[in-house]
Amino acid sequence: MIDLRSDTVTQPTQAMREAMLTVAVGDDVYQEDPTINRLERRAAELMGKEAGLLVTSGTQGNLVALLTHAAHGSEVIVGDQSHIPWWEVNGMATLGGLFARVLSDEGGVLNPDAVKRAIRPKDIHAARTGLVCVENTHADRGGIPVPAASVAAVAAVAHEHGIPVHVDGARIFNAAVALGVPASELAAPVDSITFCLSKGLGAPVGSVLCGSAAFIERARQNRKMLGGGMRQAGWIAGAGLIALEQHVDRLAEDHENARVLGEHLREMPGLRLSPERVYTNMVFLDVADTGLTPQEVTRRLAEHDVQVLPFDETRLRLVTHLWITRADVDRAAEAFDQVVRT
Ligand code: TLP
Repeated sequence: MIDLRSDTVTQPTQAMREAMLTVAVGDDVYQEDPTINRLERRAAELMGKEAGLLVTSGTQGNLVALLTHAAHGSEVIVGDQSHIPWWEVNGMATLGGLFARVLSDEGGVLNPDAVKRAIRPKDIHAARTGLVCVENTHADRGGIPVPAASVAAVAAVAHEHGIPVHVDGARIFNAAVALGVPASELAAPVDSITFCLSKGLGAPVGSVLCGSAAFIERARQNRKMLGGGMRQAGWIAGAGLIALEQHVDRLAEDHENARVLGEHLREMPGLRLSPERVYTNMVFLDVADTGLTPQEVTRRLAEHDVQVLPFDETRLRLVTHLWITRADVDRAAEAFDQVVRT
């Protein structure tokens, strides 16, 4: 199977499997796991923040950040196509009493003037605005890498009003590689960032939340509350450290493979890239003009051993990753060719 549904589907490499068997571990609730401590320090260094916190997933990292920054009952400004309001089971409302104040994130980023207008005034009738969230890369807008200047413009407005900013940087290294800047530059304007060791970096599990030492201390307690105190979990960090050492620069290959895949597909009858460009490792493909539904195209592709994700009423999503080679891309394109011609 050529699995293009997501970059979450990667298998751990041999080096990761060996690290998972051999790294030193300890009770992380007592902060005594040497490998987790090393990973958290390394992650913080890469993000240019004081401290890091290993969490089970991107979803948990975002939720811990939301609960740590924003008071119960406050509003959180988020993008209308971003992961936090769409794909995280509304944990922010269920567990944090937080209200998603949704603004357009067309182009991958919030408009700073719109953010300014959405911040609640000090008024007896008004909720508090507790946090602003940015996503980088912005997945559902096409995997758009958001430049540091755009993040800084939003952060400046929020900070002017004393409101913190969190980045859902599940794929921050894809953004950094695509923009040719260190990830720390993209994280510099904000107060906290979550990034994933799984997905493009290829680790089997884990994400890291980074921020100031005081923020991470409070976040650690919220992680515990959510059941994320993981005890001897250094083997997760062992694989994560390898992901950070070996799999950041190679994300450029995934971007190139996605670009080539997009080029193949846009030539085929009835297929249209939507958005029209491939930015990083994601290809969004509108199949409406084939007369087939995304589900039907997905079913037919599976007969050719290619898996893709039906994304909405007209589109499919295809994501390249560590386990997708250039030859796989060519084979996937051939499968599409057969499906759209029959
Ligand atoms: N995204 C998954 C699905 O949940 C849609 C995927 O296949 O792309 N932020 C962003 C921008 C994400 O894309 C994801 C995962 C997360 C957070 C959550 O990460 P996990 O899956 O580790 O909870």
